[in-house]
Amino acid sequence: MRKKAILITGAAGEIGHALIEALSKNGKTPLLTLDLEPLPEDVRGLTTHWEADILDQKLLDRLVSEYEFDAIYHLAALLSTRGEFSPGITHQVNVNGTMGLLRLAAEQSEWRQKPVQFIFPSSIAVYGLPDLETKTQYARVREWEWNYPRTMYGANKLYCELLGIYFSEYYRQLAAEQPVMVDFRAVRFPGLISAFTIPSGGTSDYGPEMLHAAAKGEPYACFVRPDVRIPFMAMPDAIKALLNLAAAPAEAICQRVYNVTSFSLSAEEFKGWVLKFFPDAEITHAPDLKRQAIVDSWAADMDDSAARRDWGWQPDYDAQRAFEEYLVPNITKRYQ
Ligand code: AKB
Repeated sequence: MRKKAILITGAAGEIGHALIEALSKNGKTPLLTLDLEPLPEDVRGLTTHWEADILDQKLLDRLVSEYEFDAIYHLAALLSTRGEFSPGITHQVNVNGTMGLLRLAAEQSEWRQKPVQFIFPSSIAVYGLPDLETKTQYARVREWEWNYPRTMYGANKLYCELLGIYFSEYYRQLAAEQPVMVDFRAVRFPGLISAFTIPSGGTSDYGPEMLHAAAKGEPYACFVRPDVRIPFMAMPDAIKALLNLAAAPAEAICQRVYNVTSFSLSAEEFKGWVLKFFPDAEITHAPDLKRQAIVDSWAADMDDSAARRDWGWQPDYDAQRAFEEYLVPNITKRYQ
């Protein structure tokens, strides 16, 4: 008999850490986690962890033979800055990795005659606004607007959304009988901020880096101009979005990809919040013009009204509450 499990890929990353905690608290189904890296110590006891590569076909075959997955949270990805240094491997991990897992989910959906749920964190990086004037004009983008990403990561996320839709709606469309399909659902996240982990390889990283540096008492040179604006979200809200989307009844889901967001801040406003709690922080601006151009192409804010309407999305943390109740107390404790 195959063992029932929820699979989390990329589990040692920022979202994985918080998701393991939440899923192990909420559910009865055991967790199986995959990552090239070991898990952080504090979540090791909560899951069966395999240090493995999602591109390894033998691994995927072994997973299918040993496990029956109710849900797959596919978090593994190389992010937007890192991806620009090695576009080939980024494409392999982000696209081929997702394709392999979608095929696994499709096979298992057929075997068990019940859809495997496939939860996919997509990103604001799927947007690509051509210039600052357009960014100001289209301040809150809808899901279908400005889907012209400039990074390998953004292009990969956009294409993987389409792959997910294909496996949920059109897979084997010419067969005599339609198979049971994968239940693919995606959220497009803004820049995420965790109190417990420092991001690496992303381009929205200047926000969390600024905050963690201030808490450590280290100077920080922000790599974008003060006026650069994108939306952000505190990690507990990101986990809430993934879990609420997964829990939404199929009839409520009118689209497979949803924007979710919390608060939009310029780098200057982000700095203002950091200085409010760490008044001695030394924060300067030393724009890296190339990374800044990537952030400039991302939307100033995202319209998440479809998520609010269909599955009751509502963030718990605005900027004030995020800094005051989640980020500052936990980060301060961490570096004490
Ligand atoms: C990145 O900066 O690449 C990520 C993202 C916005 O998806 N944090």
